[in-house]
Amino acid sequence: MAAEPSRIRTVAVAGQGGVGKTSIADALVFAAGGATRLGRVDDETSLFDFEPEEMRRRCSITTSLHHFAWNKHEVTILDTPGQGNFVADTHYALRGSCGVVQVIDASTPLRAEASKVWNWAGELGQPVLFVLNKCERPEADVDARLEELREQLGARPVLITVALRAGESMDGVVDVVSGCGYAYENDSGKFKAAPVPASAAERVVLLRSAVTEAAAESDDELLEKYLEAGDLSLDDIRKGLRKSILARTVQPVLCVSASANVGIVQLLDAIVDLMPAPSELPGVAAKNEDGASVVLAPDPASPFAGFVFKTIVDPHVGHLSVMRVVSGTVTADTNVINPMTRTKERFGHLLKLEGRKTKEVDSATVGEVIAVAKLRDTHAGQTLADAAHPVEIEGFSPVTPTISFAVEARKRGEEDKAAQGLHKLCEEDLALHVDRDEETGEILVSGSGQLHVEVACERLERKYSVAVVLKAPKVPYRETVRAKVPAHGRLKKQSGGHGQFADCKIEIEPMQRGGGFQFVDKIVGGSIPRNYIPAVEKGVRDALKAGTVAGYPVVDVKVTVTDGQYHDVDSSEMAFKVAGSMAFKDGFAQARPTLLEPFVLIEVSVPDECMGDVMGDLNSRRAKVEGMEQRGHAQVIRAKVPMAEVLRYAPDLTSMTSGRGSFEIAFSHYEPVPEHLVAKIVSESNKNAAQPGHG
Ligand SMILES: Nc1nc2c(ncn2[C@@H]2O[C@H](COP(=O)(O)OP(=O)(O)O)[C@@H](O)[C@H]2O)c(=O)[nH]1
Ligand SMILES: [Mg+2]
Repeated sequence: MAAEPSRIRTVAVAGQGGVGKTSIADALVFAAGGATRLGRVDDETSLFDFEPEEMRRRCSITTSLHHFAWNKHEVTILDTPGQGNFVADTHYALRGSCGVVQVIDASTPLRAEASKVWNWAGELGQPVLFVLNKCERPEADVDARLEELREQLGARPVLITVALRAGESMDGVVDVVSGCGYAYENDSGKFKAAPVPASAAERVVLLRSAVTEAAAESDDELLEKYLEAGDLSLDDIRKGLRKSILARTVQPVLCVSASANVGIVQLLDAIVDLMPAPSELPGVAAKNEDGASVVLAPDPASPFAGFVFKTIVDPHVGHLSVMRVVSGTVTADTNVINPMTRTKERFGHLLKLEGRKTKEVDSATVGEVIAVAKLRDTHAGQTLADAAHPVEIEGFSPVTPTISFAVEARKRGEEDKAAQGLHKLCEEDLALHVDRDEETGEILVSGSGQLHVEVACERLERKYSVAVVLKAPKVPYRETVRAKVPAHGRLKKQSGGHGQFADCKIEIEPMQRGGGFQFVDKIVGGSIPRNYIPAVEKGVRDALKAGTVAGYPVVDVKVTVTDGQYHDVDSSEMAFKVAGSMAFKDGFAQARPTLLEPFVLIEVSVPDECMGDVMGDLNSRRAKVEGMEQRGHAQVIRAKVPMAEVLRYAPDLTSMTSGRGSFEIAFSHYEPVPEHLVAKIVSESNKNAAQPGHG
């Protein structure tokens, strides 16, 4: 039997990289009895970071899930990546959760990335619970972190557990509302009631009134009670707090230490007591068959609708589509429809994910996450629905890559195998893109950063047994013209029987940036017969694929065909195609050709004291700074900068800021390369083209 929706909790654990999300997720599963041993990231025994690429780097790369029962509730945990190269997955995975457990490292200042998870939760209307982790560290500073949460995120954090012995070791916690202390035994996760020391007692009283106030504000009746009696019952506090949290006006905060395994049981209780049941959340917006907006009620009795937020591809098992049940209840062996691809799909077994393993269940209802195998034509970001009610939930917005590498199969002849494997990886990883480079025929892999692309190549080797080498990152330069010129192409060949003849005159001129290519036919009087004009255009388009400056595609040009000659017997489409191509190549060189380079929009967050260095460095990279803004203790610099200058920005920023800076990049526009740099780019691309393996 599917669980009662009021007893379902599905939460995503999210936050910056390295704050201890995975450690907390493991500790939660262990505390609830869902594992017999406490999995640890550092020992490579985590239930969540089980992929070799994750274990090797001690870094979550993709979202993984586990579920367990706690206090008669069915809890599902989504452990998401925090590292900038992999957070696209986190953004998507949040579509699977009903609330966000945002983890903060209590021992270091909040970084600008924290606002990312916070904003995503806001967009999705999901309540947030903060966990301050690493509280056993001497540098842990709870008050400073709360201040940053208020200032930088505009959050309203309210402490509901604190360390039992503040300022000393983290060997227990106090539940602020009940005032009960709990002392933990070493790192077993076991605890017993303990008196609250005088050093903490006073603070706990103050904190309790803050919680009570936050609870009272949630509704008039409670507020009245509070104003009259000066206090609220435990039940009323819990009720009011839930309401404020659901309305996102308040965020509870718990202090824990995942590595000491302290405070985790209180966190479990808080997830069950304070995070929303799916049935308490507003319905999910969708479109029906006629394109009209509808709201899918989180009601187990409604027609089924599920949103697929993840695909897992296993070379042996095949595809697993992971979805959140948005509406209705589903049982094994059900037929549904994918309205986007208009495919009828059949669910065989319903599976719940347990780390790398799965468990079969009979049915699933609102708010639960299930996986089904071997769907015919369904991808992450799509909806599956009751065939009689084919609704569609808005899909994912695409992630634009910020870096591209050419890759080469290590073994000759394995290029196709590599390309196929990479395409399969793209099904699981929506931030990864694979293309062929038109100029060189090379495989191009693009992603959210160098690390992202490197990890993709490692996975390719492990899952599909084909090794590739990453070559230098590629800047997608383009070529264009700066002058209007006439040009002429003439093919005249006499070979044996009849010959080949075509003659065309064209004009080449620049277009505005982003104009692409335009072809205009101005032939009058049939100097080139109508049926040969498309051949001329085809020839020109072929020539555009590689300009003569450095072999990059030509863009932003207009070509007008003005005149020509033909021969009754010797002219052919083929001949006019060649003539068109010849004309363009001839004219291109005269039309003051040059290179265009891509610019990216970069947003760099740095601590105040590193501002000068980072700014100076950006200037030396030809950046055009557009603005600066203070966000908490960090400065955020926005600039447009040539992509070529920031291909390897990450390690440089790390060293300038001792690891406290972060940045984001998105494609912006193309601009001409400054004259003095053209020669260098040309000679480098000639060098590359001369290397073996380039077409
Ligand atoms: N000192 C300390 N280290 C912790 C704690 N929790 C996790 N870590 C360590 O922090 C590192 C990153 O942990 P992980 O769970 O992978 O972080 P994630 O990137 O947020 O998932 C690992 O080396 C953990 O052992 C904690 O409570 N205290
Ligand atoms: Mg992790």
